Amino acid sequence: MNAWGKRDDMTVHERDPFNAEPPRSALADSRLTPADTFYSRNHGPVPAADPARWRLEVDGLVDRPLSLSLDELRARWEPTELEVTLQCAGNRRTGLTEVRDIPGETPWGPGAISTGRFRGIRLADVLADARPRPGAAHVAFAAPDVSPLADPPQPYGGSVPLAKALRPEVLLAWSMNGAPLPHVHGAPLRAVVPGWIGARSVKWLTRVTVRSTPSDNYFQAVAYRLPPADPEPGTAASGEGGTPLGPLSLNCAILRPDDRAHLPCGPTPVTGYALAGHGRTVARVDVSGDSGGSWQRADVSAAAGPWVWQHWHTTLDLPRGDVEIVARAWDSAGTAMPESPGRLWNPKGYANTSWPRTRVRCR
Ligand SMILES: Nc1nc2c(c(=O)[nH]1)N[C@H]1C(S)=C(S)[C@@H](COP(=O)(O)O)O[C@H]1N2
Ligand SMILES: [Mo]
Repeated sequence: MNAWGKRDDMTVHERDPFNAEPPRSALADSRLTPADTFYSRNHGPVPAADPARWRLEVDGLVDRPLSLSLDELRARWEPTELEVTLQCAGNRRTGLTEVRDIPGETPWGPGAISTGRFRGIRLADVLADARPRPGAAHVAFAAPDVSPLADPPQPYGGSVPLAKALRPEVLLAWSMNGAPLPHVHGAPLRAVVPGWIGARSVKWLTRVTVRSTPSDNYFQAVAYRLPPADPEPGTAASGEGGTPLGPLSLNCAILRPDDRAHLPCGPTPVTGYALAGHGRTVARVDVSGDSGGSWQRADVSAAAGPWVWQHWHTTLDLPRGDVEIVARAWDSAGTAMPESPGRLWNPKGYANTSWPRTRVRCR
């Protein structure tokens, strides 16, 4: 076992803050990602746990502010369970760094994504009891982990619009995959915002604040914003002019065979995941064994819900020599993935949703 109960073959990008992703093939075996395989994304030290003293405060533009212990919170509202795929905005960043270097950002492969079955309460139920006032438009989440990466250093936070916060899929969760939420994943309580970048699913949640404006936390106001295509020099780092990232778009990755693998030629199983976003499902995945010259349709697993990835499988007859496997997906609204990472390149390396490519050597 690695740090934080992770499997030994995790790629640990950083020990502190702890940032690690599983080997891509480990994500191919099951829809739910086991806790020891689940990616881990942190911006500061994992805060010390003190569940007995922990409380959740609900405040801001509300008529009835709340302060609850974990037991009070669990007793007060009806618990619910939902399968959710969490994906970091930096997932597949290495596909963008191949186009042009992205210094200072974690070089995530296709493993900054995982799926859990989360149990908790609906944020909408909590907000209904707190009674948002007129003018309420955003819901901010605050946590105690202080990030030295922020300017100035500050605790991690973020927000979602009230309209998303009120949707039935947005949870405050204390359990994952039928077990207590692991400490590194936000125990005692984390926000789970399905269909949105992982950054908004704030861990170690201590405060929910109803506001008229988005959170002014660094990770909402500066980081996790998509800079405009041709930003003014120097503005990318300040977040200025950028669009805050929220909803995820259709994405796809190849999990098997491994990138740079040496394999026997001939019929070869090829497997990956696709995630639709926007509450849609994945309608189709095509796979090519000749860099996109010809395509064949993969079998796509049925959607377990609108917020969950779908695995796909096919068998390609690979020729001898260097081979590039490519995949492309469509969602249920007919949206296709952009082909080129060059068109998507941005200085922070977010949201690489271009066609995934895997190079293998067949003998
Ligand atoms: N308190 C806190 N919450 C956080 C973060 C963090 O650093 N601190 N990282 C965010 C980001 S960017 C992602 S992608 C997800 C990752 O969740 P995981 O570590 O449980 O996989 O948590 C989000 N919530
Ligand atoms: Mo993230």
